[in-house]
Amino acid sequence: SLSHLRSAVSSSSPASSDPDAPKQPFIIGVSGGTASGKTTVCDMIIQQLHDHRVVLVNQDSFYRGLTSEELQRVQEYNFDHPDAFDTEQLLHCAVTLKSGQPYQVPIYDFKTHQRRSDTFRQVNASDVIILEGILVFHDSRVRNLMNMKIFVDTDADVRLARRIRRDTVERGRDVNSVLEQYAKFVKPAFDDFVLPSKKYADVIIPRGGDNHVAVDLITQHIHTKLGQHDLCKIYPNVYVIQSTFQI
Ligand code: UZR
Ligand code: MG
Repeated sequence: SLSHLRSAVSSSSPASSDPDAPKQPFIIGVSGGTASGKTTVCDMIIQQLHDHRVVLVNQDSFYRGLTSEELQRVQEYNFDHPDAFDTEQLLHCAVTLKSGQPYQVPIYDFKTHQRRSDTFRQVNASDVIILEGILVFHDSRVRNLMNMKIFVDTDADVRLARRIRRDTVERGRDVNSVLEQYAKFVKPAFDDFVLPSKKYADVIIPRGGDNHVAVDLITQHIHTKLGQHDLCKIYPNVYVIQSTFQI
C-alpha cells in the first residue's frame, strides 16, 4: 500500500536519479576461497531470483592462456595469484554489462590451460549480474562496480577435502599433485590475497551452500533493491534510504 510505502522511504531528500535513465543492472560479487561453495551459493541465488534476468560471470573465464614455456613447467605456475587473471578484461566486461550492453566472455579450458580461440560465451543485458571468483574483490575498480559483495566463508579443511575430490574426479589429477599445489600456491595465495579481501564484503556467509537462511536473506534483500529501482522510476521525487547489513 502507498502508506506503507511512504513509511519505508523518505521524501525529504532530492530525487536520486533521472527517472528516464535506463535501469542499471544490480551487480553482486561473490568471493571466497577455493571450493568454499561460491558456485553453489550463486546457483541458489539464481534459483530464488527466477522472476528476474540473472547472469553469472565466473572470474575463471578470465584466466590468461599459458605460454608454451609456462605450459612446460605448469606445476610451477601459480593459478591463485592475481596476475594469473586478465583483470583489465574482467573490468571491461563488468563495465560493459553494467552499462546494459552484451559482452562476449572468453571460454577457458582447465585441461589445456588455454582459452578457446574458436568460440566465446555471449552474455546479454540483465537485471542482475553475479561476478564470482576467488579474487573478484582484489581489484578496487571491479569491486567498486558491485552493489553487493558476498564472501563465502568455509573452513579450510572442508575446502581442501572438496578440492581434492573435485580435482581428482572432475579434472583428472592425482591426490599427491593436488596436495602439493595446495601447499605451494593455493594456501599461501588464500592467506595473501583472498582472506584480506574479506574485509570488503557486505555479507559473510558461513558454511557456503549449506546456509539456506543466509541465501534467503540475501535474495530477499536483492528483491527489495530491484523493487526500489522500479520505485525510483514511478516516484521520481522519492529518495530511497540505502542500508547495509551483516550476517
Ligand atoms: P574455484 N585452477 C586450476 O587448477 N587450473 C587452471 O588451469 C586454472 C585454475 C584452479 C586454481 C584455483 N588453482 O585454486 C581454482 N590452482 O582453480 C579456483 N592451483 O577455482 O574458485 O572454483 O575453486
Ligand atoms: Mg566454483
